[in-house]
Amino acid sequence: MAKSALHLARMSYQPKMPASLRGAVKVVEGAATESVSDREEIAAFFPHTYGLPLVSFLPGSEMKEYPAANVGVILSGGQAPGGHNVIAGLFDEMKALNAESRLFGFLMGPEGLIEHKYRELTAEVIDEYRNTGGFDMIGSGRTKLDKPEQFEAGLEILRELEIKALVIIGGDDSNTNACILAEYYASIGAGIQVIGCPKTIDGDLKNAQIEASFGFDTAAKVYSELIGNIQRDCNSARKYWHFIKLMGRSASHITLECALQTHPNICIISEEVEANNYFLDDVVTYIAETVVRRSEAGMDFGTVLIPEGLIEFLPAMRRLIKELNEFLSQNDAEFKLIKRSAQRVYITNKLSEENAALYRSLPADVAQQLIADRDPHGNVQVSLIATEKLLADMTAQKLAEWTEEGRFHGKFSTLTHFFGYEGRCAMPSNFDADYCYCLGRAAAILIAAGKTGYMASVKNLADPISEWAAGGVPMTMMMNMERRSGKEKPVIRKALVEMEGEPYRALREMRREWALSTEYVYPGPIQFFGPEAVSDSPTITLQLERTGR
Ligand code: FBP
Repeated sequence: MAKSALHLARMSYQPKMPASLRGAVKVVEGAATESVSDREEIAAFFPHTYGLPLVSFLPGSEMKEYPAANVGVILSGGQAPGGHNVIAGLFDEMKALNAESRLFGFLMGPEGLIEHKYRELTAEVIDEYRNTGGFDMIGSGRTKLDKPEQFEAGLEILRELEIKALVIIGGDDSNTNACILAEYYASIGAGIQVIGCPKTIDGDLKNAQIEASFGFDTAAKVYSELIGNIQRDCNSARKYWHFIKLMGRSASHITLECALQTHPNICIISEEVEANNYFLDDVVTYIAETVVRRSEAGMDFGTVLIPEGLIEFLPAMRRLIKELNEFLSQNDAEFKLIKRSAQRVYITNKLSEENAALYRSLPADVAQQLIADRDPHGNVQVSLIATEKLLADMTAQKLAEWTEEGRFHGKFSTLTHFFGYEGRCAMPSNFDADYCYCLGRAAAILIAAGKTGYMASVKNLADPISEWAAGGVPMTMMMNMERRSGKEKPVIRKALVEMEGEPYRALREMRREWALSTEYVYPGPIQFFGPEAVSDSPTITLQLERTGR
């Protein structure tokens, strides 16, 4: 692979680690744990993996001998910067514990395990990918790994390759399934351990034990750089309103973090919209009122940040999507026979009166997206819905009415953007490079300690790396029961933006001032070298959540 000068320089970057992950490690077990709620139900689902103790690693006094062990690794779901470093950390620790150990990567996500597609990850392969973005070392995929026949198909190849442990690097759904797999293999005495790793740029796999999912730091910094550049353009040209949608399938953590980094004029937070039971028109009115106030102050330009998942957090939209999901899952065969041009009318006739009226009122492209193919988990693919365009168009419509009524006298020209895929495979920031490498090393130590059903963890992430504390968290500890596809199921609880949390509180305090300001912040590109305050700082979200500062 041809390499840029920066790529070459990054290949020799040595991720930093706390003392507890360097050299001999002592594995310390805490007290038994409980799930976050629904304890009886979760315990019944996971008789072999429920209630395990928290595990922490301390610096040890002597290097122990470990038998050689073959390990498999899977990257699951959307790309997130740092995934290759999890694998590099896993590989390095496995080799440090026993140089004869071997690592196999299953290709294109969980499907590689089921279909027996893999490659051995030797030192030569690993070295090519150290500190790089993307998941292209082994690829990723969204196949759901949740059926006993898939577990059995996987077992065949695991046995053939004499693999004793599998590391699944994924988000909340993939880790929930990793835990189900751990339980299944434990229940049949397969002798295969399963360890999870917290990945997702969305930042919604976090809780009292897992402080952040990897990839969030880099992705939010890449988007913030782009937003800052747009804001500087805004201040220079003074003629456009930029509507910027940001990835984050459900939670608005990325949008919130980017707002804290760049100080936009308007920032919509889905969780706030839901908490206040807002309609689409309320959101549009809020934007239009800010446009008017800025215009009156001589500023016919500005920025609006919009979270990707917004549409599903508008209570009326949520009711519509729920009905659409149910209808489409029950009538899939019949629906597939309807010509695309006739689908909108067909669906409108099948909906309840309230939902039909809302569906009829939507612009054609949004209406079409809402009935397009679902992802493997049955969700609407929100990244394909042009919410930024919807809001820009609806605001323009409202302002046109207000112009006629004499309430608005300015100009309103819009440009729309969607930042998502631009950041998911970026070269990981120092934070993500270090964090991921430590997670990989922690996963290898958990395997050597014979653990299964655990997620690798690194805590104290807002402190200097010397203070980071690595260990493992039983995955059942993060679970609750939720309704999925019409059934109550145990799942790892997703973390949404908390209305009482420090990051949201900081936004709420500042946004009135930002609305009428031109004092944007321009964060600039991620820095890999130079003063630590520039190159190694964690996100504002992490700092506010962990230290309140
Ligand atoms: P994960 O939760 O699997 O990490 O993926 C998150 C995400 O990046 C979302 O932000 C986005 O909505 C989605 O993936 C897009 O999915 P796809 O890659 O299938 O287009």
